Amino acid sequence: MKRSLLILNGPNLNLLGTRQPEVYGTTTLQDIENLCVKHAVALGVSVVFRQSNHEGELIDALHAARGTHNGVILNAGAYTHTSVALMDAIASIQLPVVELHLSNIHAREAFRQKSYIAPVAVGQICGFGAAGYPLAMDALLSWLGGDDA
Ligand code: CA2
Repeated sequence: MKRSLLILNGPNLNLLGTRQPEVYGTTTLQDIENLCVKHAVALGVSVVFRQSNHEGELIDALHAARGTHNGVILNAGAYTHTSVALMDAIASIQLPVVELHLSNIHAREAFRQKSYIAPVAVGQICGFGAAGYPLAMDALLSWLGGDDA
């Protein structure tokens, strides 16, 4: 059976490519979704790509991922640095979650260097812009291992 990955994007990422191009580049979230779908076809996996500006919706999506997807790639945006609720949700779903960021959060403001996601994620990819998304898909499939990897 084909593996299925959920790619979940948090607050303000819907604005990508439209504001602050000096920080986040000119690639839109739709461009990133297209990149992920193309990569999923090449890898022979299914992918569901979502974005929400609401913490509770992100938590609901994580809960619903259990039994539906084999793993999650999460760019939680600014909730990365604030949300114990997202951390608890990840810890509760028993699914591998790869933490993803477009920017290198460790090279930015001190408040961005704290991640509540990192301790409950299987790993983190940051600083590679949109290219981080296919990299995270490869990493998650490698982590899952087995014949379907
Ligand atoms: O680097 C990342 O991917 C971040 O998750 C992006 C978040 C930021 O709060 C994290 O610290 C790192 C911000 C996403 C906001 O994206 C915008 C895009 C265009 C215009 C304004 C915000």
